[in-house]
Amino acid sequence: MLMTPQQIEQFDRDGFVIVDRILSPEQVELGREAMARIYAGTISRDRRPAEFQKPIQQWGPDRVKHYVHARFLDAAFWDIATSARPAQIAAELLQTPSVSLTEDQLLEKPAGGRPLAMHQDYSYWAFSDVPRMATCWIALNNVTPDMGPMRFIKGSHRWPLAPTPSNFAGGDDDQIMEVADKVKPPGAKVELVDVIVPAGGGSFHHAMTLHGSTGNRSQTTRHAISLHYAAADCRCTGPRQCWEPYVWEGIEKGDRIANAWMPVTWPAIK
Ligand SMILES: O=C(O)CCC(=O)C(=O)O
Repeated sequence: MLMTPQQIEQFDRDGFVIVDRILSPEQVELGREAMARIYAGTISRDRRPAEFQKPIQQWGPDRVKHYVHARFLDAAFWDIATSARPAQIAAELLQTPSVSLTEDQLLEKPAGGRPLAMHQDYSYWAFSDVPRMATCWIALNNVTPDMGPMRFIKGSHRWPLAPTPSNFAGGDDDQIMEVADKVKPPGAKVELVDVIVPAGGGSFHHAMTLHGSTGNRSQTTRHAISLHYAAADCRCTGPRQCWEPYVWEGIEKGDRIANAWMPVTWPAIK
């Protein structure tokens, strides 16, 4: 086991846990290099079907650069995204024998970069019948409080399902609570917790936990990745219409959310 009974209990109670080491220093370095390559537009290993092999999009200067499914573009990043340790931790916290990796994200918030509005991941994940999913967020540089760290509302995984924010990545700090304010139960306390960790550390949160981050007021770019996991008992709610439809290949309504694109990463890929 990688998690203690106290950490599993904390995940249940608070909707998240902060973990000081998820990736090794070598993996952090490889992750930083892969992120730089991908944001420079370099695709070192394109796993996407030929008809979906398009160039990487570009972002405005003060936006969080945000790329989903980067594992299909880079061999080194595939190895990090599918590595066993974060998947095992997610499985232990979700109390499931096995998890699949449904998505990965690269998140680069430049100095002066805008906030990410508070949201629940499950508001975007109606493809699963139950929110038995978790996100692992990993810092690729040392995080300081002025960098716009990942931020959670403690216990908010027990709040109702929120709509998606109207301005996810382009708003201002005073707009980040938009959907949290809509679903906060009467009298509930808003206890905010920031993830201040060294490079390679990060957090795991439940798919219903409200989270986001303020703008980056430091002079340093904040680099992070996130990995999204589904428990073995999540079932697909129906064929997906999405921008990368091949990711859903062979998965029908009622099936487990796992295939070659969304591989089972715990137990580990041999
Ligand atoms: O990196 C951030 O500021 C937030 C990222 C996020 O929302 C996520 O990884 O689910």
